[in-house]
Amino acid sequence: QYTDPHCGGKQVIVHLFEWKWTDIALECERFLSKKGFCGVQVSPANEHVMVTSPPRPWWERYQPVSYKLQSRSGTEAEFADMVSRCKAVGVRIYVDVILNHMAGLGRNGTGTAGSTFNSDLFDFPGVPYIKEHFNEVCPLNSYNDAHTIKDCYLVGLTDLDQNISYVRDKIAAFLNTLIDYGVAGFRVDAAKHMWTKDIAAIQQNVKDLPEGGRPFFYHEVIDQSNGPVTTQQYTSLGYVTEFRYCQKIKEGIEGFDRLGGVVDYGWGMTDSDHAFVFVDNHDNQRGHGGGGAIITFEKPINYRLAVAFTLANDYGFTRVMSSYYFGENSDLGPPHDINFLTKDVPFNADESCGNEWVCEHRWASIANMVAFRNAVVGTQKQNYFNKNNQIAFSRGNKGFFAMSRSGHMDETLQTGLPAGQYRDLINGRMVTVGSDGTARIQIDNPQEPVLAIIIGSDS
Ligand code: ARE
Ligand code: CA
Repeated sequence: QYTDPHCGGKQVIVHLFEWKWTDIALECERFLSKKGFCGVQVSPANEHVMVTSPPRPWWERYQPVSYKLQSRSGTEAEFADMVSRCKAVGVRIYVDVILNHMAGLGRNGTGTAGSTFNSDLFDFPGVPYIKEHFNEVCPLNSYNDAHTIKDCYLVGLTDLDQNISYVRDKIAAFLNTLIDYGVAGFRVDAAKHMWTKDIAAIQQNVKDLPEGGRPFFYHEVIDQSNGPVTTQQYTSLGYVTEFRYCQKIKEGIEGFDRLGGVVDYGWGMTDSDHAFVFVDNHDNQRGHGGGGAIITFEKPINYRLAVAFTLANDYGFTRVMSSYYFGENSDLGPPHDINFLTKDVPFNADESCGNEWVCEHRWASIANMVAFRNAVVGTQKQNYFNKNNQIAFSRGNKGFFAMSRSGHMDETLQTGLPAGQYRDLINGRMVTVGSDGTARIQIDNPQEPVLAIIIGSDS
């Protein structure tokens, strides 16, 4: 239930954080479809507050004003165009939806679609919501008690009561509108702060996709095995974010000996069929929600190793992050002009982006591993090799992966593959697999220190 992303068996989503709808449509056509991406997580599509102090931070989009589809990323018409153009090239859209709350206490004015609102009066006429649709005001000042976590006000955000059928209906109608446009699923923001019975009731009110099947759901639940709300409480509702993996992969990349234990069920990590897995996300890369010990684009070699390993491995459903540079300013919104209009994302000849967009998802060790993960789905990890800060393993008889911290490697290893010639997906070198399944595995590129071959990659 709710675990099929509806993208023809493909395995990797990219979060194009704060991109405009017009750019996402282009990226689907010019890049994502060619690399085999399943889909895109887009920033919240509905009307939100416009914060002036600090000036237009990225996080203003997590304060909804209504469910009208006009946001910092574009208009409703541009949204519709993006969804259908991406779908036409086999790339699905997953919308980040904020169902837990509306704007923060103390805020009022006009949202991005022109609706007025006043949080202190609990007045959101663009929906409409009024006071009776919200929980009583209380501060979320303890993470030890489920009632406080779910019914109090996360950082002062006006907390909706999803036990009320009117609220459930408004939320379901919002999701159904998105489904009518052709989206394939949802990232549910702050799911940790809603009761699973309420989310279940909302999901039951959501329609099937036009092509059939239940929409894909993945729920944002930060569970570091230190509180009463666990990821396992949400697995009946779809996939659940696995933040413990972010810490585990950092430790593993800093000491390759630990990569074998990066999935730690003893620590409570979510089962593979429900774990939504990523190296970093838009919060923890800048020290928000669950920040701290995280690998990000700021250490590009370690980051490539971390994402490549994650995509080669057999755990969970994976999301790749795509960021913009923000320096020391964790509030900074997306690259923008003097009027705070979001800048275009270029497509340079070398596939880099520019305009202060990082575009990790276009880096060779990340982008070209998408095809690997798609090719090896359903196979076992075998022939695990770990020596001198080099890791390698096969995935059934479908693929073989290797990476080296130093950027150099020269080992003869068992690949598990049929004899033949294979082309490395990352650096293009030919690999010859002998009749006994072994091959000389060479890496010689400190910038992209990864090698991956799959069945069918011969030429
Ligand atoms: C902003 C201002 C606040 C202000 C508020 C209301 O920063 O000072 O009080 O507005 O006016 C994002 C930003 C917030 C921002 C918010 C609204 O990160 O800074 O607040 O947007 O604009 C918890 C939740 C988890 C949540 C993280 C951030 O459990 O759901 O906090 N993550 C999602 C999104 C965020 C977003 C929101 C939710 C809100 O991904 O981008 O916030 O929609 C432990 C706990 C975790 C806890 C974590 C951090 O690890 O186990 O549960 O995460 O600490 O507190
Ligand atoms: Ca709540």
